[in-house]
Amino acid sequence: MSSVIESIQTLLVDLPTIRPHKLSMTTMACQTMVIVRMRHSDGIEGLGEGTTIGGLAYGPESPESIKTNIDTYLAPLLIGQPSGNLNALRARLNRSARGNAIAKSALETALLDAQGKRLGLSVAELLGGACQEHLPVLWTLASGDTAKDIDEALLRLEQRRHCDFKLKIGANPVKQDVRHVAAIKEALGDRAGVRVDVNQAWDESTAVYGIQALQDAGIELIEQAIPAREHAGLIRLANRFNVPMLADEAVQDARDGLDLIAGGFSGAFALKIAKSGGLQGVLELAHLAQAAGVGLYGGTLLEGTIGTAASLHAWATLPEMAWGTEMFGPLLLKDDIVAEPLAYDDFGVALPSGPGLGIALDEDKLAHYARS
Ligand code: MUC
Ligand code: MG
Repeated sequence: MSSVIESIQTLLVDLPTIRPHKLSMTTMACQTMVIVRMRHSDGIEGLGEGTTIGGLAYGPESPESIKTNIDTYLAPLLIGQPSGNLNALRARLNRSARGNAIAKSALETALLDAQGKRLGLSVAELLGGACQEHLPVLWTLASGDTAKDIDEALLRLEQRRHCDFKLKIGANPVKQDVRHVAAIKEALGDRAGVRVDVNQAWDESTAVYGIQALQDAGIELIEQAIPAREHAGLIRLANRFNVPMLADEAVQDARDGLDLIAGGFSGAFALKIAKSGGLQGVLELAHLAQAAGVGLYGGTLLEGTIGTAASLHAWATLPEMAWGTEMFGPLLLKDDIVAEPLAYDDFGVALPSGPGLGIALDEDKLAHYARS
């Protein structure tokens, strides 16, 4: 008899960050992950992760709501169902539960991990196969201090860890932010690419001022300068400046992608499994963008190793990612809950080899960091 889903356990896991991580909407000293352990009747366990940033600061799902909504509403829809038909299970979840993209992403990851283990295939192979086995990874400078950020960037360059840097801005007045970014770009020169993420903090007229100054300073990409809902404004900014716009919060899934493309957006989309409800949803968005000539960027919600590995399996199936990835989440954390960390080297990270995600838990560490 074919396998069915037997049980779904969710754990809130708190891991401290290596330094405060300052974004326009919150400063993080710790990351909370919702870890999913999905057990099947054939004895296989699938792992998943649902993670956001700063409680409710980043989006409408918090770690606690992800856990509660999985336990109360989503897990009962899956338990007892056949394990292997991912399309049917995804449709079942979407029919009965609106939104909750991060919770759905965690569950889909666990389903894919289990199916890969069952068939002896990696998740990338389940999705059609990997075009890349080593993916570029940038680093986010967000200590809140210009001199510290420069030192951190120089160290990462010297270690051959990262050669592109994203600066989190928007918490300070725009002129102060521009001075901060320009000083970092000046210190790094042509050795590194420098981008900014405003995380929706500016209105459109502030954005026009800020983007012009950042373009003049040699910044190569401007991420989500204005609020997510302002698609028309983002399209105006993309058409006004030479420096490309990266849509992040504005593009959650293929529906948003279609709106932006139909409105004449050019630039790039930040892909995140968490925004799109999982790997299949994010690849729908990626394929749409590819057809429209919009560039791709492999984004993170600062997931730990399980969520980062899941994202890497999705990005690996794409023949081209014009802007690389920011899959550095595990490097921002002081410790990990997996047996083998991801292998970061040569300005990037290796796709873990399968079956499934290619990731195993460290049970002692998990027990240590899990909330009781
Ligand atoms: C975001 O908005 O891009 C990615 C890197 C980082 O530091 O924060 C995230 C979220
Ligand atoms: Mg962003």
